[in-house]
Amino acid sequence: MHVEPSPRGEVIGPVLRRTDGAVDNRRKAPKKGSNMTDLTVSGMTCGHCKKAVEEALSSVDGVTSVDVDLDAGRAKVEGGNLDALLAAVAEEGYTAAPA
Ligand SMILES: [Cu+2]
Repeated sequence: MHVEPSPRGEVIGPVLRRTDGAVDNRRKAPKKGSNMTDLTVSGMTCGHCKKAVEEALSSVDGVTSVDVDLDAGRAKVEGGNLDALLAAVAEEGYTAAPA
């Protein structure tokens, strides 16, 4: 026997009802992280070093956030120009490179 799929309209009911605008699945890209630079910083041995690097990076034009990890020898910088960041760290006597 030939069976046809149910014609449209047969199942229309509460199931198909929608709540308009109730769901928004789009995820907005976080603004933070849009201009992050990961650096390796060598030469840091203590809290003073860390502070010096932090201040050097913070003083670079356009930098809005600096996070230096002494133990890992890394720095995360938001904003700023890479060359300027590297130069600022070098000026303090440490060596930075893109991670
Ligand atoms: Cu030190």
